[in-house]
Amino acid sequence: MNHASPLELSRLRYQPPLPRILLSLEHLGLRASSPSELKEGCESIKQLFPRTYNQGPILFAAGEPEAKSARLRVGVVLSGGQAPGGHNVIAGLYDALKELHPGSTLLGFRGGPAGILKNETIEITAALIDNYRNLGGFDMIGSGRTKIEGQEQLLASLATADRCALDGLVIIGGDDSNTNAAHLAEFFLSAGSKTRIVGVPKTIDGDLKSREIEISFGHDTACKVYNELIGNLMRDALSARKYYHFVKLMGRSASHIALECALKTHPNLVLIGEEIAAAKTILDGLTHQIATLITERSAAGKEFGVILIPEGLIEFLPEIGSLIRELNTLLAREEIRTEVDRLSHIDERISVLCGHLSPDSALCFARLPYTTQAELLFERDPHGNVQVSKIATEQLLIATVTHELAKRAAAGIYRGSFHPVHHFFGYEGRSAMPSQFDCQYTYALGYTSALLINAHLTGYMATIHNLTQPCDVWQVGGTPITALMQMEERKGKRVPVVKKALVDLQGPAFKTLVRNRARWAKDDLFGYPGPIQFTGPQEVVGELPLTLILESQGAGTIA
Ligand code: FBP
Repeated sequence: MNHASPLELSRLRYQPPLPRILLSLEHLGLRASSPSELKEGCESIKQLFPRTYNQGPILFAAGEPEAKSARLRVGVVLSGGQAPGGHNVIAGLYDALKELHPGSTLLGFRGGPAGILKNETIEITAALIDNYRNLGGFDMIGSGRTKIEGQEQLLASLATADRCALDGLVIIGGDDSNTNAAHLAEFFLSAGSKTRIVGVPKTIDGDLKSREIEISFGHDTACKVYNELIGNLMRDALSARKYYHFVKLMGRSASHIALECALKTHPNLVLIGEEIAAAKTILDGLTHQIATLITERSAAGKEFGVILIPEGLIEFLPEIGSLIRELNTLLAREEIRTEVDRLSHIDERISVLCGHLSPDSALCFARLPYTTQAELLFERDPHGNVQVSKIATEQLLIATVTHELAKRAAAGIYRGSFHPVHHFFGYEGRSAMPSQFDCQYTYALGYTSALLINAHLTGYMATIHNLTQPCDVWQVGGTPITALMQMEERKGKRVPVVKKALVDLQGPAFKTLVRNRARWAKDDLFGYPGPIQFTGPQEVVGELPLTLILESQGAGTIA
């Protein structure tokens, strides 16, 4: 790393502390809980996962000295979108494996799950991992969105695990990747394979959480990066007093990122997709709401403001959500896909698809601006979903609000000047240098996954509890992935999936927003979190996600 910046060099040297319980692996015991409490009412999951279903959560605890660990061969794969801290999971896994037995081997699968199917590996050595400790990105081994779910892929994965003689495989991914991990664990057991499967909760979106998973890694850092940028925009808005910043924030479905950023920066308005869906607010209603905020602020002499928009909003608007679902189903049909692909002009494609849509959806589609119509036809992701990061919802709202304000101006209700500026903060945060919290959390998660494999556990997700306390007292263990699953309809079929956590409208974080947002709309109580800090006072360096704190303590009022 001869071109590394002084900060990178300093981060490479940082040694994340470990929870006290992990300081002496020789004396580590297991405390297992009964599975029954988590499993009620999950008959279908039980039938689909007969070998991995009947397991309970486990915690590592101080115990009698264990027999010396055997030499382990473990594979690791990064799956899906980048999230800060991925390299530290691998570093923690590597260090723990070497501590358990210096002759242990760690293989990285290149380019995500496709690397498992093609058996493309690289041995993770001390020299390699030392170039990536505490740094962002997934570039050490790469990532990808290939799914491992059909019989053919399960068999190919088994062949790779056998050929590599793997004792364990660690899958670092989000809800879909961990669903695949559960399938692999069950399939490997049924085939008599010795390879244990362990998942690690990754996603900046923050939607892989539950009672057992306090937070997914990467969410904290990504929000901190966005918060710095939002705070800077707020300061600029307050200084120039002439621009409205419409900021779209990443987060494929749930609005956790928008909520966390709002709690830290206090925008004039933040849209929460889950609330909009619950209230069945349509695009016209939302446009009115935003135009009214702008009209009222204008009457108070304020022609500026900051509005946060979650990336997933578009699918939560009821009429556009229905339209998207219909389009997804249509575009999944071979004959329609072929017909549409044959046409080179977007207008022709739109008109063909309109012919197949229900009257309501056809009308909704026709009323959208041309660019949004075109964006809704972009290629689907491997799960058949529209790629919301590619839909400029912030620009769509600017267009509809501009139109509404013009109508209000003509009617004499609005006399202001509206100068909108659009932004999309997404990729900027996904590969950032992990915050202190993410560095420590991911390093401990990596360690924990090695211990789960060493304890011969399979179908578990590495979990860490007590995260609002100092890392020293974190509790480490594992949760059976099947305990996080439910049956859902995907592409017209009921299938088992790890449940995606949406923003809880009864939860303390959302209630805190509700308690404060009227003041934020009028009074410009902007927050300026500034850049992530790695040295300095612990209250700055170790600042935790507010959502995590509120969820562990209950709702509060913030300045
Ligand atoms: P994961 O769910 O794989 O963690 O990815 C999340 C995410 O960053 C979303 O926020 C975003 O919509 C999507 O990935 C973008 O995907 P891509 O990397 O394919 O552009």
